[in-house]
Amino acid sequence: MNLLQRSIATGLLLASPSLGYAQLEGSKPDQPPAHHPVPSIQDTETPAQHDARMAWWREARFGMFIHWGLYSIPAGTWNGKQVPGAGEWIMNNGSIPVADYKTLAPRFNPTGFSAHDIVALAKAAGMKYIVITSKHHDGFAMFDSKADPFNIVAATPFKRDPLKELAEECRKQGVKLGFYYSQDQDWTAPGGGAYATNGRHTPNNHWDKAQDGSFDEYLHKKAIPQITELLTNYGNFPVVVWFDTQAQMSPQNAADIVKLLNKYPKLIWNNRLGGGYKGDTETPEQYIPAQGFPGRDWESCMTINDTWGYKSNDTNFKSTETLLRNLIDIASKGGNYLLNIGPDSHGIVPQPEVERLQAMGQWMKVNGEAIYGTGATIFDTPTGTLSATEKGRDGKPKFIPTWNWRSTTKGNKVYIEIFQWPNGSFHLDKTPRHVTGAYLLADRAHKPLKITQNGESLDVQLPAQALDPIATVVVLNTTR
Ligand code: FHN
Repeated sequence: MNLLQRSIATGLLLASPSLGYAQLEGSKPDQPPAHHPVPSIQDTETPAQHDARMAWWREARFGMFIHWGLYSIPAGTWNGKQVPGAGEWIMNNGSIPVADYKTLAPRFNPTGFSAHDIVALAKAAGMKYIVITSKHHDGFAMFDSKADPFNIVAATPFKRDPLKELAEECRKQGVKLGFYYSQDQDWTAPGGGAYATNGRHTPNNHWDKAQDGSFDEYLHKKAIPQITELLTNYGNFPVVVWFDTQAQMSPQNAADIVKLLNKYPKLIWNNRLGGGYKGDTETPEQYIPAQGFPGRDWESCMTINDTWGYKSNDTNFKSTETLLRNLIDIASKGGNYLLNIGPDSHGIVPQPEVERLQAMGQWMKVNGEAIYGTGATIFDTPTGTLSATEKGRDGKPKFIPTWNWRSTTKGNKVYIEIFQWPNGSFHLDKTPRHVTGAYLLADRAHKPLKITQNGESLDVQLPAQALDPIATVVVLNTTR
């Protein structure tokens, strides 16, 4: 059974022909083996210790994903032809030989990169943490690595370490920093993993003999030394390690990395390490699960357009309304939103992404209290319906969200984020708490709104106009 067959057999791999790459279904929680070769922190900590470790992450609710690397140079086009799929998958989708792909490195000189500006943009958006690709599947390290010369300091005229510069800026500006690392797939290192695309099923899905070799050797001579560098060379960072596409990681492979992670007891890491380790967070990708993951921390990661890594022809940017309502919807289900930007080959963030993040930040400045540190809704009002015809990624009836309102909670406050402004009053058939008062969060005076309660039902008298066209927040003071 080759990698692809094994991956599908383990249910970890959903081929996504429309995107031209195999999409790992990060939302299917691994079934951990009866034991782990090396117990992870999740195996040994108490619930109180876990809550303390996750506290800042649950407070944050909103983070910036950054996919940036050599792939931003071709930006979706190779030898004059557009290559389908995400920008960062161009080497795989285009079956580009290793030697040809490596010619990008001496051309990479992103002097437009400003760690200050990117961290300031995250802050302006209301984002509390950043996760950047330190090494994606192409095997190119965006940091100063002594473990492998195919990196931004040793192999490019840029010679700077963007992760070091981001770490310094994040410390200055009070933003947390995490690193994404592709521990399994590595398309330029001998023995590195590769997912199949374009119907290619070669041994290990490689398309160039230069990729062949021992996975164990790759893991122990490149991946684990680089993860060690990432954990030791950036001061108090990373606070998050974001693993990805773990298809061929055995329990022992994963345990060899867990040994490292265990040295950093505050570190948060996701459910994509592999080897049966479930990590701290579920990672639904490009969608929002209908009910979230009750009892688990989870983070929905999404692009602003359709690609993670920069593609010059991808201008399908989501509206600020969609992005903000996604954030609210995710928070109302107890999750975090990790929203991606894809800097170009000069290190510049595409202007449409800058504009949307700044607009989100304007809303967050006024209404962030309804998002940061909140818990999921206390109402069982459905937030959508199941399609009678369409299927979701999991093959079940697709969940179609309705965008009337959502709700988040924090202590005795219940926040109602209203998308469709009602005439006259906002009505709830069943309020599980006693409501003692209500006001509009964006009204600085917090002028009381007239409320009427009959048993469990509640009506809140509203002004004729919403205070915000995307979402106006009504705050209910309650007793439990
Ligand atoms: O293959 C990667 C993809 O390029 C991107 O990094 C996403 C982000 O979550 N993760 C994998 C696909 O699931």
